Amino acid sequence: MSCGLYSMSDKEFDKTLDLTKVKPYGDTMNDGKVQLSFTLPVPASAEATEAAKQLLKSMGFENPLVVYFRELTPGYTFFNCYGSTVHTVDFTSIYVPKVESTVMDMDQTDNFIRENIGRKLVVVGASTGTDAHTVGIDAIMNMKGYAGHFGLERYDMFEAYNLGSQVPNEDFLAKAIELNADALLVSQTVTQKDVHIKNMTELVELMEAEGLRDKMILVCGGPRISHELAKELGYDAGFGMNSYADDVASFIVHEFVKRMSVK
Ligand code: B12
Repeated sequence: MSCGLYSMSDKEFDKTLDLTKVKPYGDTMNDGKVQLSFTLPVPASAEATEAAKQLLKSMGFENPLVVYFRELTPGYTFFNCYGSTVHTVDFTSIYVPKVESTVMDMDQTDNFIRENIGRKLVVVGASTGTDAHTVGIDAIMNMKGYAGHFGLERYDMFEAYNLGSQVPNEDFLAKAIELNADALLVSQTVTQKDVHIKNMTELVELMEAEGLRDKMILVCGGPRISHELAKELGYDAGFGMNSYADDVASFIVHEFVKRMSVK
C-alpha cells in the first residue's frame, strides 16, 4: 500500500473514511464538497448563472451552487461555485515517482560536500527561454532564501550563479561551460501550449550535441514540473511546488558523489 503519507489511522479520525474511496472533505467526511471557479464567455445574467450550474452538473457535481459571479469585462463572467462530486479516488493504489534522496539542511550539506567531495560545487541557474518568472529560481538560489530555507548562494560549499530570467538556452549553456558548472538549474513556470516542453527538450539536445549531458547534473523545477516529467525529458530530477534549496542541494550532492564512484 503506497499511502504511508497518511499519518492518522481511519479509526482514530473518522470511521466512515475509506482510503480506497476518498472524496473531497468540506465539513463532513465524504460530503465530496468542491469549490471551483471559471469564466464563461457570456454576459452576467440569470441565464449565465444557470449555464454555470448546468456545467457543474455535467462535470459530475451534485447540488451545484453559484456563490459569486461578476462580469470581468463585457461578455465574460467569472463564477465561484460549490458542488458535491460523486467521484472517488483509490488513495491506496497511487504511486508517484519522486526524487528519492535524503534531504539535509544547509550545514549538513556543506559538511557532506567538505567530507565527500572536498571542493565547492558550481551551480548555474536561470529561468530559461521566454519565461520571465524569477521568483521560483530566486527562492532556490537567493542568499536570503524562501520560507525559512536559505538559498544556494548562502551555502559555503556551493558557488551559485543565478542568471535571472528569459535566458536563451544557448546563453545558459555558454555560461555553464565558461564557469565549468557541475550542475544546471532550470526554472520553468509558463506551461501554456507546452512551451516548457519544447524549451526544456531543446536544452537537453544542445547539451547532447556539445557532449556535455553526462558531465553536468541537470535539474529543473517549477509549479507544474514533476520528477516524472523531468525524467521523461532527459533531466536528472524535477522539483515542483513546495520544494526548497535543501531538496535540490541534497539531490545534487548525492548524485555528484554517486557519479564520482562510477568514474
Ligand atoms: C508573479 C507572476 C508573474 C510576474 C512575474 C514577475 C517575476 N519577476 O517573476 C509577471 C507579471 C511578469 C508574470 C507574467 C506572466 N505570467 Co505570471 N504569474 C505570476 C504569479 C502571480 C506568481 C508566480 C510566483 O512568483 N510564484 C511564487 C514562486 C515561489 O513559486 P514557484 O515559481 O512555483 O517556485 C517554487 C517551485 O515551483 C520550485 N521551483 C521553481 N523553479 C525552480 C527551479 C528549480 C531548479 C527547482 C529545484 C525548484 C524550482 O521552487 C519554488 C519554491 O518552492 C503566478 C500565479 C500564482 N499565484 O502562482 C502567475 C502565472 C505563473 N503566470 C501565468 C501567466 C500565463 C503569465 C503570462 C503568460 C501572462 C501574459 N499573458 O502575459 C506572463 C508570462 C511572461 C513570460 N514571458 O514568462 C500563469 C501560468 C499558467 C501556465 N500554466 O502557463 C500563472 C499560473 C497565472 C494564471 N493562473 O494564469 N507573471
